[in-house]
Amino acid sequence: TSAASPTLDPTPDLADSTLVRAARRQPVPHTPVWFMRQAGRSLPEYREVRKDVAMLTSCRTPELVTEITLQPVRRHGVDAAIFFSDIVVPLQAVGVDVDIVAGTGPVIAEPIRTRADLDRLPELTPEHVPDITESVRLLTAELGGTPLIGFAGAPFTLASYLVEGGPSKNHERTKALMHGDPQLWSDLCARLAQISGAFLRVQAQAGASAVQLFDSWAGHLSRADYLRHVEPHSRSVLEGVADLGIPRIHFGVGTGELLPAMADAGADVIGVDYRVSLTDAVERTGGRYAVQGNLDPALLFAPWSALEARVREIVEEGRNAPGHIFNLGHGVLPDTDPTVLTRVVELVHEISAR
Ligand code: 1CP
Repeated sequence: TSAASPTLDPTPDLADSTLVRAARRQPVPHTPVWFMRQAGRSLPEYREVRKDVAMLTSCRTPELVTEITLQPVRRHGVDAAIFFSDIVVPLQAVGVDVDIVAGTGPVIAEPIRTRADLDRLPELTPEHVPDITESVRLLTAELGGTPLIGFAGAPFTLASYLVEGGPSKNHERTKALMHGDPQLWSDLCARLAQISGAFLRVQAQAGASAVQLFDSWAGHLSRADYLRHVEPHSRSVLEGVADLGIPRIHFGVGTGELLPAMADAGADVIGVDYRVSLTDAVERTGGRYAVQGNLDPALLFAPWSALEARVREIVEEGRNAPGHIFNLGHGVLPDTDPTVLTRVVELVHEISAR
């Protein structure tokens, strides 16, 4: 990136990518599109590569991370890659005994419920994750002009797995800790904020062009509980990476009531699930943020005419947003026909071209 040999320098300026421009609320030639969980079980080439490899092993093997991350970029022509990893990878890296069980999700051998448990959870340093640095470097070299989105789990969503010991429907132990021992809760979330922030920083410093903070389960909280017990910690993650100068996306599911708080926590882009229209999301966040979303992943199973109509509506709503990144409201479902995803990318590009 020197001015001396511009013709010899193939490094594209990712600040000019549609993803980064839309996130910064700058004009774009077409609406950028990517899909949460675009890498994964909907792709036969993914199932092939993962056949004999455990999920977390694949996440810690740079050649596999690179291949799996690139698969949906090659196949669908999406405008961004999302780093193939999982929100529990940084926890495993600092020594938490965690496994990702097929059909279940992350399972924690020794849940964190006491002060002594928390004392055994170290902070994350770059030395814990040299493989992540290597994966991001390999990837960004391969990706060329396509930006890479790094990500981490937000403190509440990570805490839920750690406290419950695995996936949870009601988050009862998590909420019991939050309300029963607010000081321990706050200290746990502060530690998780450090881990998430450091994990994002490693990815950004190795070449990621944007970061997304996944607070997938925040929608299970009241606004009051979110503001008091969760937002300060998510804010600390997002504000802690502000100096990197790359866009920050903040996403959760069922967060209609929380959108203003989640946006103001330090995001450039607010993720919107399908329960709230983009128009309402823009209004609720004061027209100050770009929006990302919000096709219902189940609609990918509907007849094309119905799906096409809905995609057109979302793109139209996005035109009136300060910036719009087309995505689903949540991750691609495993049984999705991947050819439909490719068609959606083509349609979004075609109808949004300006
Ligand atoms: O064997 C497999 O294929 C396991 C399925 C799988 C995959 C493909 C899991 C287990 N994680 C992942 C990858 C993953 N996880 C990605 C990158 C892939 C991409 O987007 O293309 C990302 C961004 C995540 C992040 C993640 N993991 C979140 C936040 C995003 C979201 O979906 O809300 C969460 C909540 C997890 C936990 C997790 N990991 C895996 C599962 C099945 C779950 C959810 C379990 C539950 O319901 O609580």
